[in-house]
Amino acid sequence: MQQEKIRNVAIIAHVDHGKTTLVDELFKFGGLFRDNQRVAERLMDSNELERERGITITAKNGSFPYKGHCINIIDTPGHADFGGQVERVLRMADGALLLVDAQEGPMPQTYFVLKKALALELPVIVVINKIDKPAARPYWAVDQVFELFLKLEAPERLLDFPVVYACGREGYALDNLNDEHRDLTPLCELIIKRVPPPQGDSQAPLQMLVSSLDYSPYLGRISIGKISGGTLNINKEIAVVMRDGSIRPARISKLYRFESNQKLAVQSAICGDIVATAGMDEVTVGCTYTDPDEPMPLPPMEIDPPTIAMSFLPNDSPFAGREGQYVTSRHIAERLHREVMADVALQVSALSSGQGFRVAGRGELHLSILIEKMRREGYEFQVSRPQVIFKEDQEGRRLEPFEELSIDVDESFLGAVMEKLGQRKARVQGMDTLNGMARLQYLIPTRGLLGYRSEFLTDTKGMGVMNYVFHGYEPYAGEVKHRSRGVLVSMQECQSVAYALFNLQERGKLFLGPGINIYAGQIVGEHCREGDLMVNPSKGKKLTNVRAAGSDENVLLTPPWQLSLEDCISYINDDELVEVTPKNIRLRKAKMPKW
Ligand SMILES: Nc1nc2c(ncn2[C@@H]2O[C@H](COP(=O)(O)OP(=O)(O)OP(=O)(O)O)[C@@H](O)[C@H]2O)c(=O)[nH]1
Ligand SMILES: [Mg+2]
Repeated sequence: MQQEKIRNVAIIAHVDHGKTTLVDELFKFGGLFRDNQRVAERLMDSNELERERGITITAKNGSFPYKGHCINIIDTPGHADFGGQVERVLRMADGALLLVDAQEGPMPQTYFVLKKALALELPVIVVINKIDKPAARPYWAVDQVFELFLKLEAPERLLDFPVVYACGREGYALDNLNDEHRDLTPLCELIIKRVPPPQGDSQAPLQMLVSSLDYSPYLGRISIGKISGGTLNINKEIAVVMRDGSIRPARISKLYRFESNQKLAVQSAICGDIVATAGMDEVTVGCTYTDPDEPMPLPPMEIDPPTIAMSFLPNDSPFAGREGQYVTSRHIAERLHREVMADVALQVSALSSGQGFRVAGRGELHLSILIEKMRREGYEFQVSRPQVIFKEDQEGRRLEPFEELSIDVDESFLGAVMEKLGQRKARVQGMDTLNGMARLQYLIPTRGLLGYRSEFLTDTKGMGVMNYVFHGYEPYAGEVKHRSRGVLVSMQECQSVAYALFNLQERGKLFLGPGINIYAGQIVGEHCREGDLMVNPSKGKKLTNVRAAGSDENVLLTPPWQLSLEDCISYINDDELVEVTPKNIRLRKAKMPKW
């Protein structure tokens, strides 16, 4: 493959606007699969949690051929918690496909990713996607995108962006909306014409910036980047310039190119290609591979600092060790260390108490996904309530992270939503209404946003849409009240009994049903008022002569309030913990309350 025949494109968008689905169709169009081959939907969302939740969590590389060209494609996550990845992987791209849902138009994350692409002066091809939706308004979406470019003060030459209309799911793109629906030729033609081949001199000394990481149990840390000068050969001496500027000699033992969604082992790779390398665990994002005789580091990229942190503690509940395979502090340490190998946005340090770890990341979803992954792998541990990470400015004022929040709701819910957000210290930045729907823009402290999603969904009967992106640090906004109600705490180890639960229902909302083993200090429900209440969830009916057998089954219980892992994390107070095991998620008091 010659350098002029390579195109490196990142595919960027707001969450769910159809990136991974379009990549499937591009692979198919590139002839990567046999006609009768069964291929999984959203092939690039290869890990279990990605498939289950239908979202992309980590950016991934792939490639497909088109008319003698090799198009390297980088699929990126659209959720704000993973926005830092988009910024980094854009360094491998020479152009970007900006997908915009034809009905929704640009959303907060569209703004964020476009800003990052423009900062790197990448040519952008706008793909108005999902034009098959009945409420699609493709021309409106194009206008909105144009306004976004203006708002972002895009340079003149990038303002003249090409547009295609697409239905990624059905695998067609159109230059004009009235064209016949055929295939993805119009999009691929634009990529060839508008995205320049990678620059860089293949005769020059080696230069490659590590832009993303991966991890495999067999290979260890995998570093991914674009060769921007010279060529890379396996088993040849190279130098690695670390983030701190120090230089280390190295040798690449494994080198891969990306073909469809697979890694293909190769002996060498040319300037402009995107490759993965293994063999050096200390290499991280921002390091440069270069020539030992003429080391030329590339400017390292900023890595956004984490905004929230939680404690991961070994389980010390009365049920500790019953359900998990890996339960010790050493197990947790080893697993967290492995995660850090693949995720530069994550920071792990030992807690000063000597037991457990402080794990810091980019948001609730970022951390809860890690917890869920560990739980499924057989780990058992406990986590504390997430705390935002404060900073101080030069005058010693306390600063805290803020998010830009956008809310789409039916106007009838507006009052409830605005009231809640006010309590959470959100400041209105703008409001539009159209056909009974309102779009509100807010600045809100990250603290205020913690745990808000489930409340928002309740308040809007599941019909509201909320999105946020990291804004930056601003002065501390004052106290945000967390939970106004106390909890029902079991006073003893027991098995829950329907009759007892029936009586407890008057006191609040229960998190569990009958027949569940419970320990002293476990939280079994929410108290209907402030302050915690010690309860006995196993208290049976007083026995009398006339007690009929089976009468216990006849009580009518309201179905328990089932909290998801995310709900639990955002629910607990500072003196409470979430106990996570492969089989159960329990809420508990960190210390057994006095009563
Ligand atoms: N109507 C319609 N739906 C589509 C189209 N393309 C994708 N979808 C649907 O949109 C949803 C999201 O698709 P994904 O491809 O996972 O979106 P994504 O941009 O990769 O999402 P993230 O990676 O989580 O940001 C899925 O339910 C798709 O089936 C399309 O062209 N038309
Ligand atoms: Mg995706």
